[in-house]
Amino acid sequence: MASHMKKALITGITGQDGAYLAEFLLAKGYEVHGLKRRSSLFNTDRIDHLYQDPHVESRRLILHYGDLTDSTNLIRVMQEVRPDEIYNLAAQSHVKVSFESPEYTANSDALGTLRLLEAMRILGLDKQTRFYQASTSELYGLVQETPQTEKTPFYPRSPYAVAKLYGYWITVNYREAYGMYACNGILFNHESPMRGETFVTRKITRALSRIVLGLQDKLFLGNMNAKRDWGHAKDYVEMQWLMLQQDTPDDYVIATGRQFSVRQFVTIAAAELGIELDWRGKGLEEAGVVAGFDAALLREKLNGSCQVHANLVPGTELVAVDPRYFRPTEVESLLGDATKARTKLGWTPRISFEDMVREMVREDLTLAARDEVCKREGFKVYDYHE
Ligand code: NDP
Ligand code: GDR
Repeated sequence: MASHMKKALITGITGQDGAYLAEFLLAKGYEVHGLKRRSSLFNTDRIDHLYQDPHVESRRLILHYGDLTDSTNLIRVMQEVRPDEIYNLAAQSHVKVSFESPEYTANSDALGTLRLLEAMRILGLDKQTRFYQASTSELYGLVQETPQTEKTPFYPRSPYAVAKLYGYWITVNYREAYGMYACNGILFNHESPMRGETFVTRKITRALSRIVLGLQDKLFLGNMNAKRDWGHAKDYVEMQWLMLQQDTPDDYVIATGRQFSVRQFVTIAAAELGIELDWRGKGLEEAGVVAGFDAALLREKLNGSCQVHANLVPGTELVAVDPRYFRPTEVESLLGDATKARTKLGWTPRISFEDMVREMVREDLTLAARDEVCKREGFKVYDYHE
């Protein structure tokens, strides 16, 4: 008898984690269903390499239009798919944006989670389908102890984090009330070349790559003292899957146990491009200026594929503070303790912080080099950055 091919439904499949998770589950032999939002432009960039022609009967990646704010849609998709596992990764995931769109953030991130759990109950899937909730280290906000574990009290500091707090507790509640296999992954920041361009790590690697090729003048940042525990998304999605393969459901912190400031991230990323940065001034006056530039190293990284335009003479100001990126309430410092995941799930991250920064810089440099050639040849390039 043919063995049952497992089916997973991923909300947020077009996002950073969704793309890595889809790839991971397809490699494990799953049939992967994903929820994608209708958009006026194509929005499947991150999963295009996994795309399978809808006319091919044997395809294992199937996309459905949907939105976490639309219950009837979620019920219909879930009824059609009847998944073994649901990974709820969809969210308005930008902390700063959540201050501008707090109601929408609550609707999608808090109530969206409830809608999925209720859809499972309505369809009688509560005993057969396993549920993963993308919880976050932002729950700790104004931290009550360091490092943070599964037992550290929460103190959310943004509409995003407050919405995710609801998502966390409603997941726990449905597990306890209805015996559902539902888990929270309390994930600390995780990054990759697929990270959205407005999160700080990707903003930095993209901007510095564009600066050295003459496509951008300066990088403006907000609070550079903020400290984070940054891991690699590829490592972290494996844990999302592992959490659903246990005998009993539980909640787990996922983190590397290492911490860097935003300023340190900039310094390390710049060094990858041959730039030595000096930090001058404080507060709004703070600036990152060139102390040295190894053009030969950059040329080597570019492999002759592009001309180095930058003339980064010592004293050139590359990084400055712009208060528009400050948040009304900030999360200053996060550092996770993933002992429980290491011991119970046998999970260990494989990609170091340094390798992750290197990979992000390499990929963004490749993209910038492509743009530089296009621009030189008179084609329009995408200039937007915020
Ligand atoms: P992204 O922002 O890259 O992806 C979010 C995904 O959610 C996208 O596919 C987006 O669609 C989709 N989405 C947004 N709103 C809705 C909605 N109303 N209905 C349906 N889909 C929606 O996030 P990440 O991949 O980085 O993160 C995945 C999840 O993990 C998120 O829930 C995030 O909050 C959480 N998280 C992330 C961490 C991180 O460091 N990356 C750490 C801890 C938790 P579209 O592509 O159309 O915009
Ligand atoms: P975060 O990620 O808020 O931790 O949420 P982000 O990269 O946006 O910010 C990290 C820290 O950097 C500071 N910062 C800036 N941030 C941005 N975006 N842009 C800037 O110019 C800038 N300058 C300084 C921020 O103030 C902050 O302290 C991410 C998201 O993926 C969430 O969905 C997820 O839950 C958490 O990580 C864990």
